[in-house]
Amino acid sequence: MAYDTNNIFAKILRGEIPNQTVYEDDHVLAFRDIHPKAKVHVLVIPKGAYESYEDFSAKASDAEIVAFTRAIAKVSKLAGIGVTGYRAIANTGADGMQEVPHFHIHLLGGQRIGGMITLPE
Ligand code: DGP
Repeated sequence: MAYDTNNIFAKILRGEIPNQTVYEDDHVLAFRDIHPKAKVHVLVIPKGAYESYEDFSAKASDAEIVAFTRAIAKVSKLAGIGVTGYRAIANTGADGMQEVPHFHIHLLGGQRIGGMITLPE
């Protein structure tokens, strides 16, 4: 499937939609989730056009993967959850219930996050 250049995160990356930036470098942008599911809820995205974790893992350059991985700890510190902890979630594809087709990792913290998952009936 081709990357949808009109997805909401592509628009954020082009500056067409505002965001509350937590961190930015050449390869990565991190910003607050618009519908926070925890006291701290930050999204970390690559600047490259990758639709999912699957796509990013398979196709991103080594430099992009290193920058993205290194950014997680920078973002967690900046968001104040590096020491207390957080959950990192990458919803991927249909079964992963991914809504926005641009790879992102959710960092959720600032409180106890609760059990791992609840499967639907
Ligand atoms: P997912 O289900 O993993 O694809 O999560 C998408 C997340 O994106 C969801 O938690 C809400 C967030 N989101 C959707 N639209 C916007 C937006 O315009 N701005 C921001 N900051 N977050 C958004």
